[in-house]
Amino acid sequence: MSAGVHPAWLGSAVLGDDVVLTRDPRCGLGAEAYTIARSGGVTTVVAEDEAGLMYGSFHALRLQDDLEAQTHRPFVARRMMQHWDNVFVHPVMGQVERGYSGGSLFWEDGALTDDPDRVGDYARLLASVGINSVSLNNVNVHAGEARLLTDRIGEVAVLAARFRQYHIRVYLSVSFAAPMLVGGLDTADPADERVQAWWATATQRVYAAIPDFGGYIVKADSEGQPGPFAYGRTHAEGANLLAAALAPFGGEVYWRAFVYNHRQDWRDRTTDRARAAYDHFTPLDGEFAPNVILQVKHGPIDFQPREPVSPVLLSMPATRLAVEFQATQEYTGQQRHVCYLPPMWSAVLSTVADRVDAVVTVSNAGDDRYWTNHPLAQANLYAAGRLAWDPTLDPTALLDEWIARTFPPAAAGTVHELMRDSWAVYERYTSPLGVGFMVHPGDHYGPDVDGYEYSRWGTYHFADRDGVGVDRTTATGTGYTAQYPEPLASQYESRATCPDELLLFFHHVPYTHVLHSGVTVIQHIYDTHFAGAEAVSEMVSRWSDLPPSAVGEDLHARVSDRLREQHRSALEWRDQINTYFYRKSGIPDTKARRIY
Ligand code: GCW
Repeated sequence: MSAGVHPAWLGSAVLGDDVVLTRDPRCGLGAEAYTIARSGGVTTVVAEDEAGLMYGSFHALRLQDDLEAQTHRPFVARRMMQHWDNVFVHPVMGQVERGYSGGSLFWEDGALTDDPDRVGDYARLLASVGINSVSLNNVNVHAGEARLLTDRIGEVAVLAARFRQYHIRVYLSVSFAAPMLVGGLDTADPADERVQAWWATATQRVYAAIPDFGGYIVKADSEGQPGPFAYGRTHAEGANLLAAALAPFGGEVYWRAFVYNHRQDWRDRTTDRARAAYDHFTPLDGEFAPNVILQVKHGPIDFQPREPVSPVLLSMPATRLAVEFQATQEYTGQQRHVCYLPPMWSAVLSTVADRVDAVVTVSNAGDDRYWTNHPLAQANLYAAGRLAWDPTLDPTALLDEWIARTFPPAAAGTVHELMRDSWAVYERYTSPLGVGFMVHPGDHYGPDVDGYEYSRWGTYHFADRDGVGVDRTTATGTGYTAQYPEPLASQYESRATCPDELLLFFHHVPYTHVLHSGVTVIQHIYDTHFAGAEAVSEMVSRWSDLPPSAVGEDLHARVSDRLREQHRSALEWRDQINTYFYRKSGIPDTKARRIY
């Protein structure tokens, strides 16, 4: 290939004549890698395979200055975007579970959408940031969606063709009970030969329709989804059943570790949800088939604004692991609040990058004209791909990279200022010091301090008149800290060394406990909540100072509207949290600000 060629995978992004692409199968760079250089106004890209040429071309599109030859290769071969899209509109969860960007890109009211170009654009968007795998449907697989695996596989093949143009393989979430749901069997027991034969045949048919199909995602024995426990089998036996069916075709199973008791009695102080994944899975280390990847949420609970890294990711050396992030902002403002998440993801990756085989992100995209509802939420999608390619990239540099490719220079400074610390700002006005889950039950939006306190979900803060937080120590609490290797186990065990931002995740402390920062817990709560809400009002004025013409009237209005809601919500958070803790503790704010 050479100058002037316009390969299909570039879509409408046309390279100029000043870009020379060379595919050299003997260059030894390896799959997906490329070398790029620019001098004298000419960019050269060399790669061993088509995918490498494609990634190099996308790099060429964002290159501005001369560059000495550089080689880029992905740090993991599996970089996946997962969708929680339903085929049929779910009565509670809607078309997309935890979707805040309109409808699904793939399905509408039970049928495949008729906008394949939009899917092609999405595929190009994902490929341009390095994503090479996508799963198309919700991990909660309902009866209708289970048929994607069987008689509706043709629809998956249509979508696979769109993604294939950009070297992206498709995956399906499947129900562990598929042999019963769509196979007519009376069991899904992994030890039953009829079940094994059913999976083998079903998988064979999938590959007949989609020869480069990637594999299955499975949420089993989790929040009501069926799984191997019903038959007295382990999760390794369950995962290996599907792995055996996929192995002849080179397919893989992403088996989720999100297994916990979701029917807990709040009176039971011995059960700790944070412990669950480790307790279930680490005894199985080494028992999974080679084509099973255990998919682990980055924190032990559930995508809260602040959690420690999941100890499962640090404790299963004989198991292939994927780390799971959530770009869809379920607990981080639902794409109505600005919350740039890569600083959080990058911190996790700095601890686990050398232990994972795959990086998985739950997508925040939908059929919204800006893809992500809040136009600024696109940056999370962008950086999720870029970090999966190279976890050492600096989140702020990635933000600027996205801004430069999205906004005119006149708007760049404003967008940067609005977004750079937006995760920290969000954290300040919501639940304090890592305690999490003070959200409205069900929809998970907005404050409700005791919303989950007496529920079955295992997410408690234990605030009383003296103090707040969950004692997860080994000395006096649930023993969760012992799931960490050293030095983390000791660091989290002791109040003296536990980082402030995670204090209430690991310890129950008096309101008068003095943080490393020098202020008491109660004063920290007041200070951060006033500061967080104040920062949002500054964001509102910063944006309104930007002339609409700098970004276009429509986009400007969309962001203004979302910022107004963020401001309203931040004030509500501030006042509910401050009032709640003032009433519990009776300790006034040293600065005598208004608390109700
Ligand atoms: O965070 C919880 C969500 C569920 C989701 C689940 C999961 C898809 O509230 O909606 O289900 O996590 O990750 O499986």
